[in-house]
Amino acid sequence: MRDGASMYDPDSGRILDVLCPASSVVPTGCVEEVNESTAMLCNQLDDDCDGNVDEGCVCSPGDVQPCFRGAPMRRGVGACADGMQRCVGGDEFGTWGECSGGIAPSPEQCDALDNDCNGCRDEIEACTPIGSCPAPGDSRVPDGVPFQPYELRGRSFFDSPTAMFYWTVTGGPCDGILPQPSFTLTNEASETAIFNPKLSGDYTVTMMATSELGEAFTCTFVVHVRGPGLRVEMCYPHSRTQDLDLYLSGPGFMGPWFADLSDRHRPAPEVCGWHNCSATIRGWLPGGTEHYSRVDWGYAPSPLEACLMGPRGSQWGTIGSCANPRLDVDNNAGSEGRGLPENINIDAPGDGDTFRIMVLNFTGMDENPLVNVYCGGRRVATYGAAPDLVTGFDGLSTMWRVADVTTHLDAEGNTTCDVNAVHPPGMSGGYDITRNDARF
Ligand SMILES: [Ca+2]
Ligand SMILES: [Ca+2]
Ligand SMILES: [Ca+2]
Ligand SMILES: [Ca+2]
Repeated sequence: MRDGASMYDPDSGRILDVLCPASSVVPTGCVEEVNESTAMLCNQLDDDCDGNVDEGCVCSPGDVQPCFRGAPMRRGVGACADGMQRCVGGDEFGTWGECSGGIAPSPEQCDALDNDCNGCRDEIEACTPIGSCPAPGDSRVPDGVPFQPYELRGRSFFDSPTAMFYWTVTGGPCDGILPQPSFTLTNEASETAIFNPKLSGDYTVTMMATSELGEAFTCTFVVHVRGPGLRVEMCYPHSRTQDLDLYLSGPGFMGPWFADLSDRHRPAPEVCGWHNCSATIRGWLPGGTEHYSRVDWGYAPSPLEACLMGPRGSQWGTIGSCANPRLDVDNNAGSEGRGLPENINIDAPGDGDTFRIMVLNFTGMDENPLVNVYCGGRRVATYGAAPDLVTGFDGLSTMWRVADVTTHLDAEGNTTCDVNAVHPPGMSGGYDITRNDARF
């Protein structure tokens, strides 16, 4: 108890979000919260407050976990939100890399939000907020859906007369290597901006506003963009000028991926790719008179809303539903796909089904592809991001067997996954890259 305000609830073990008198300001540093006995716990927290999360913990390279960039007891309090960290290292075992994204504790602002995540809102002398910034879970910041426009409404956070607004958005790993961000942001200097994400993941949004009196007001928050089920995304730096293809194999398939890799236009009919998995079937069977059949792994199609807003929405509309699996974007299929990630989705994968991810170098120039795996709306693995770039991925018909994903359903019916990187035969680490070898 400090100044009559309950700071800590022993029943829940959490600090409570309350309005506190300014005199109840508590230190925001880590020092008084270090618990030496927990310094090495592998718990997604920076237990010893040295700025590194789960240092010294063993992990599988490519795995992604939530992490918190602040003192442990501030996690989940006030404005604070988890970021993500990736396991880095080229061998069997890696170490957790930098925790990035999310919202860490920051100096208290007068904004109706507990910025330093100490359980008190706006513990600043003479604070009367001119706006109201959202905490995680705020109904003004609902989850987004890939390919569906998302309105960022400045007036719901700041309603001062004749204010000026400016919005910025920061995306995920693909946005750092693509020729342009995967998302679009329009009307970014207006009170309502339109954010259109093409990929799942966490986006950090900042609104900067100025009142007619010249008072500045800023909010930073995370928008979660969630696609259901399993989503696999592949991006690469030169996606305007060369062609890599993403493939996913279905349950029980053991390959090969091609009958003859000298004909890269004819992948196996059982695997999902540009040839048989997009809204319009483009692949021709040998002989060139008949298209492939749409790939069928026994999954029911999703209602049309699941893909109607995507780049091939009108074509799915003709079909009347969204196939599972489906390839949303074939980045060689036309101008709307150039420079974008390819992605393959299964909205409701089965419990215990296993899928293998593969990337083929179609045009043959050296490239460093990156693959993200999302399950139930959460990023669970990223392969090929610096410093663990995919190298030697050059030459026609070079194949990268990325990972095996086994999907599970939790008690609420949400998809969770086990993701295991594929390594060269007999190896316990490294990327499985071959040229002119179509084996599974
Ligand atoms: Ca630490
Ligand atoms: Ca830890
Ligand atoms: Ca506070
Ligand atoms: Ca505040």
